[in-house]
Amino acid sequence: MKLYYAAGTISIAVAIALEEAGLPYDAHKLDFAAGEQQSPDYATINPKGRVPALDVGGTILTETGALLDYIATQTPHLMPTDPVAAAKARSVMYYLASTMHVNHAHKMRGHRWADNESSWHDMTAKVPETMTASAQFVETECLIGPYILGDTFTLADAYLFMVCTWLPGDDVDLAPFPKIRTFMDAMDARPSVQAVRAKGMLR
Ligand SMILES: N[C@@H](CCC(=O)N[C@@H](CS)C(=O)NCC(=O)O)C(=O)O
Repeated sequence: MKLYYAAGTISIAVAIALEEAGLPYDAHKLDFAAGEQQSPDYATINPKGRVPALDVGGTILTETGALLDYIATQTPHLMPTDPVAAAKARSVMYYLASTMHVNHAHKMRGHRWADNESSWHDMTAKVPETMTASAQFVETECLIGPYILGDTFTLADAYLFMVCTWLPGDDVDLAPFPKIRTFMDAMDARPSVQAVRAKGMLR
């Protein structure tokens, strides 16, 4: 497998998942500063111009949640088999994809939604508020603690971890969120997270 990634982005949730699964992978780093994700070469990999993309034997898969689900099919015990627990884990993943990641993207990617630069500034200024609201939702609704489903780690935790690494940079004060802080400490202690950190994949 080959993972297309950029450091500190949501693509690192997939790297953490591959480490958790013990699956070997090649990692191809994209230079976001140079806009490599928008290059014609990368468009042949992922026409959306985003990371992650995962090459699985010549087929390219995209969308973080789909990649995590794919990896879970390759190794037992990384997603729950109980249907209700699995749906709970996935509901967090869908929330992250549809809402919290999108809130975060308003900080730097306002040009996706508006043409006037003043609108971009407005969107950037709103991010601490929307990300604090998302953190509050994660704290009260998503974490049993220390992980999403309690004591059992699932790949949804890798997804949540990466999104929560963005909170300090989005000016979210973590003091009111003890469950998130405990979750982040538990994730930091995992060999998978230590491995991606050692590879320079986290910022
Ligand atoms: N829904 C996609 C979102 C992927 C995404 O937006 N990734 C960001 C990095 S966190 C990206 O590649 N941004 C590049 C850009 O906007 O140019 C997923 O979860 O895989």
